[in-house]
Amino acid sequence: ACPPLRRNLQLLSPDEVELAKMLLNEGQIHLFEHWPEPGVDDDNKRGFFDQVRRLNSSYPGGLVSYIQNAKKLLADSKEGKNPYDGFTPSVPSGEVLTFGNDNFVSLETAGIKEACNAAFVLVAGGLGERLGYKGIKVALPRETTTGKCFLQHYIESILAFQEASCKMVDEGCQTKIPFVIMTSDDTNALTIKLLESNSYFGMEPSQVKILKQEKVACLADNDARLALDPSDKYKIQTKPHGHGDVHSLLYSSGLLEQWKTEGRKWVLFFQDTNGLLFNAIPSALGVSATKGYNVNSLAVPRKAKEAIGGITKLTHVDGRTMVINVEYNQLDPLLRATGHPDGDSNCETGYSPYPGNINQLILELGPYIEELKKTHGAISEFVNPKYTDSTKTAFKSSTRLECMMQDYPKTLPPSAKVGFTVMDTWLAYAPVKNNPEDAAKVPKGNPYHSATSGEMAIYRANSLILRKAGAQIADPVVHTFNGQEVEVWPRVTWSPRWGLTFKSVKEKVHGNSSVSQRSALVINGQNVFLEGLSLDGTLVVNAADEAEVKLTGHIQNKGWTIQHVDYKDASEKEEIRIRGFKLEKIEQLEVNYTEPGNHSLSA
Ligand code: UGB
Repeated sequence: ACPPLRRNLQLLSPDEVELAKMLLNEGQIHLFEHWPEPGVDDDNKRGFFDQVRRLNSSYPGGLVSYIQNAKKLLADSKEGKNPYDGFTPSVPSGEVLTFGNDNFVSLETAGIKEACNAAFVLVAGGLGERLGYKGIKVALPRETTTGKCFLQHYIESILAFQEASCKMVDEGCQTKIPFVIMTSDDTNALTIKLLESNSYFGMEPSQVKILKQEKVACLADNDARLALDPSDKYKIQTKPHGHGDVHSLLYSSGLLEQWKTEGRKWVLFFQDTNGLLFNAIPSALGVSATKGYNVNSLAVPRKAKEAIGGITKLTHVDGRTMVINVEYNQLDPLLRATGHPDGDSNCETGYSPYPGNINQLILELGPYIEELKKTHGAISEFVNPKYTDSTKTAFKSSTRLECMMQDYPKTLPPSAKVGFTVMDTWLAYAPVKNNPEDAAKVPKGNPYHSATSGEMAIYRANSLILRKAGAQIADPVVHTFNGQEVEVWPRVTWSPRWGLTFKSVKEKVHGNSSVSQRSALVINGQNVFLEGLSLDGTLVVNAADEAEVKLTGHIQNKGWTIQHVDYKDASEKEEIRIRGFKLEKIEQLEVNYTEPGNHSLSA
């Protein structure tokens, strides 16, 4: 059927001949039509089959299933078939938390108690195409006052949970919280390098497990013909399959069973660039534990059209109901098709009535394992081709099947306890996803989700937390960086061990302390107390564990000023350009307390 392939048969092993037959049967003749005579590019031809073998073994059911699933999903997409046919959306009810009230504080305490029974899973295989940043996103600074990257912050936060939880449960508790990172070929080597060159940011290397997801074949057209790599005609083009792979990888790794044997109860999933996320974890884990949720999704109020999914109650004509994320590109068509002519729009609160999914999931380990025994972690897939025109006959660029981790509850029985927890956006959600140009085009009032807004959100949250704890924090000023108007609050940052929960912050803020708008306050160390500090400038405090430091009196210096940077200015580093500003460190007071005992810093 394919002369170029037939002429090269002598190069192939018997299993490669079988793979070739399978591809021909599935309409993939174009993969071989350009093959030259034997003797030319033979190594490349063998390399092609190495890749086909990998693609075949890493997908449940192999490439035959992949191509057949693709044909079906592409046909549905061409027809405009609605994946939510038969379902009516309505607004679900969940736990709505108010930062700092008694309920919040007691949930945080319950969550800390549970933390040493948890395992954390970071999905970090994404390319960050929307951000357009060349490196891995977890290596980006979370904020530039300390310059600590996201991964360092995540690891330090998990270690802070471990310490606080063990202390609360039993002084002798030695549990090490496992930390899994899902990478892909795009991120794996750089993630490992970042960990190794920084001594795992203080975590024991054995606590960290890397699971690499394999990519899937790209699809060139509606017949699911596999796309050849534009720069290598002996390679099938591949792209990530989506964060949904995390479930099958966890299942096949054996880690879940190991955690169960260790007596663990919870698995917490999170994404690569949300610098506020750990503010929300203690209370959300407290909700899971006290409500007995098998699945708990974290959510924030959502602006209509915001690129985060909406948590929705879906009721089928046959009576089935589920509370599930409806992805941002599907919520609008679903609403329009079910009697809401305005589609995805804000209600009288100024927000969409559907809470925004921030893709932080807390799963109860026991029921999770039982479910995965049935599904092996397979998650329902979708395809999202960008067509050249309304005839839907050709794609602008190749597409692929994808799956999402938050679709896990779709296969659960109605008896499963699926809930969600809504928190304030300022406290819990500030992802870095959009490049400066796209962020500047975000409709006014909607969040930018950029490196600029992501950093400013850290200062805002920390300032508001200190305010709530009783400190006087100056109001912000408004600046425009890279075309985005943002509030600039005092640059307050602290290490996770200092301010893991609201209670722990409150215990350290006494007296009448104040911080002016142009100030930066950096706290590294556990036992640092604000006791009548008045700061107008920059103060960096580093304190060893056994040192107890009281900050009092008026401290004034020229401080660190914020300089505008244009994102097109190639003389600046990319991580600076994408935020549109840099700090000029003119003058600061930096104090180091390395000795145990009581210390006092007074001006
Ligand atoms: N990721 C992987 O690990 N592997 C992959 O193959 C792809 C991604 P995006 P997305 O909270 O802000 C999600 O691209 O998918 C990782 C939710 O679906 O940043 O557009 C990647 O490294 C949406 O409902 O986001 O949207 C990153 O850590 C909403 O909740 C993570 O997966 C939105 O996030 C997310 O990838 C949000």
